[in-house]
Amino acid sequence: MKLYVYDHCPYCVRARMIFGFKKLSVELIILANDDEATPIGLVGKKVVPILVKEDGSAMPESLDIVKYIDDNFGETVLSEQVRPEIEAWIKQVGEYYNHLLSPRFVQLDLAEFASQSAVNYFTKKKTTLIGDFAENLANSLQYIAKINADLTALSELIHADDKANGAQLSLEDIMLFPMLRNLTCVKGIVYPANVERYLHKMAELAQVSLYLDRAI
Ligand SMILES: N[C@@H](CCC(=O)N[C@@H](CS)C(=O)NCC(=O)O)C(=O)O
Repeated sequence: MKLYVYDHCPYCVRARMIFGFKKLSVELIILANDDEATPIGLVGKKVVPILVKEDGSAMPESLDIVKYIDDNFGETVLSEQVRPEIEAWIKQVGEYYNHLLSPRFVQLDLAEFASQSAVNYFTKKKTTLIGDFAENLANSLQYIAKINADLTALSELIHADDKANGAQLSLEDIMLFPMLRNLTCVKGIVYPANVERYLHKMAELAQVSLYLDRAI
């Protein structure tokens, strides 16, 4: 199987996680961010992740990919339950964290941004959503204060290092870890001890590396 992704894409991290959890191999293909032809050719729109199955058919939508892999390869590992508090946390942080992330992604030497045209494509698209990248970088401290407070609140909801709900791997982990992983590209974020342990344990189980060593 092949999985088309961008390294920074949180939905792609969701799809990568299920392969890591189940120790299944997959060929990871990192598309250039400005490559429109490949995804449109596969699924009719410019989107990742895309799974190309063994029969050659292509499937978009991160949670559909996660479910397909969990249901069809070995014992299922995920519970579908998501606590409303976790859903609320994801929604709240999702409303502002791209102000921290988008301007940093283009500075991390990621494969999807190897060309200047890919950087320009992303910058143009995301600037319309969050405003000027340099201004957002200059305003980092205000967003870092917000995320530090939200991480303190999250720490109450993480009940084990290897499963947020304390009972079983679940869609909570599939949705939460990609957000926390992407935040590791931001210097100055303070992770409560249990959130930090969760982050590292999930990275190991999911086989998805963090950005801590190149945080900006
Ligand atoms: N609902 C989709 C959302 C996927 C999505 O929004 N992917 C983004 C990348 S993070 C994308 O491909 N955007 C188009 C673009 O970058 O031009 C899923 O869960 O897979």
